[in-house]
Amino acid sequence: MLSFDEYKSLINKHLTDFIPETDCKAAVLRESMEYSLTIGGKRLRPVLLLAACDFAGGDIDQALPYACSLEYIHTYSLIHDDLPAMDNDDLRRGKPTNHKVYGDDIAILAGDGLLNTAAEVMTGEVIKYAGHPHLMERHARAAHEIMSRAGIRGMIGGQTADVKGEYMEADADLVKYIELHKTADLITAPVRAGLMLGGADDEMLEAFTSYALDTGVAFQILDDILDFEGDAELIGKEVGKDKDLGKCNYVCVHGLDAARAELHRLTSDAKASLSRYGSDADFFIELAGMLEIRKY
Ligand code: GRG
Repeated sequence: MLSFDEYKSLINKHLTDFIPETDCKAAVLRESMEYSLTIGGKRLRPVLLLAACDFAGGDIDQALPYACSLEYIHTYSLIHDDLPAMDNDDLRRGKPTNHKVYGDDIAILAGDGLLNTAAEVMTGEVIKYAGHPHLMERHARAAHEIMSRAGIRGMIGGQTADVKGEYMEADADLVKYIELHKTADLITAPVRAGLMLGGADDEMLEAFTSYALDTGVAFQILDDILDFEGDAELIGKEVGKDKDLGKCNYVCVHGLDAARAELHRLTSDAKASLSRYGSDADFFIELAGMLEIRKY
């Protein structure tokens, strides 16, 4: 296994390699896609994919196109989330949001372009293994895992509940649905897809799914806490928006103290899910610990 920063360097080095050539008439589209991809980001999701593949004994070179595709999907969701029709944000990753630089029309298309590119890249990878049914099945399962958790029963469903939740009564069930689907699904997808590419068995998939779902929900709860009391400079975007918009989230339903307690409980549960792997799972245990105390 490599360190988080080593996996992250690999992602940053190859992130735009898989985007197909674009005609010069669509040059601004590619520029806008690359702008949002390269202005920063923790790369948590693609790192998780490479690390999970490595953990299961797979080849991370084969996993790289999936890891980059996952970051394309995540970046598209941020571009669309920042649009005036959604959260209307001016800053993301410490830089002007995509629509502030390229306009709403190109920002919408850049998001569409990133999502479509992810599907194109992953299905292209599946086709490469057509002569090897066993490997092809692993790749097809990984691609399906990513697209379905990013889809209408996953991230897009969660975002819908979030957008509409602004105007609803605060409700614990709704908050749980939003955390699980808007956020935890896109953290679970890379873990499961990476394991699938590496040929993990069902027992490993199950243990890591619990780990990823708990880590993903914890990630969103800390995001809500940081929106309440975090440092805008460090986070790279405006804070306090959830409260202003009357958003339905863990902090507004349960309060700050309960949110901190739940963050800690979920992080402990996530670590416990991997206890059977002992020190072999240190990468994931340490990552959960780092995510619990992140400031951005
Ligand atoms: C528009 C379909 C659609 C979905 C949007 C991801 C998302 C769903 C909305 C973004 C707003 C938000 C706070 C989502 C929760 C997930 C989250 C905390 C995203 C930010 O992820 P980080 O912190 O971002 O990993 P970086 O910039 O580091 O990659």
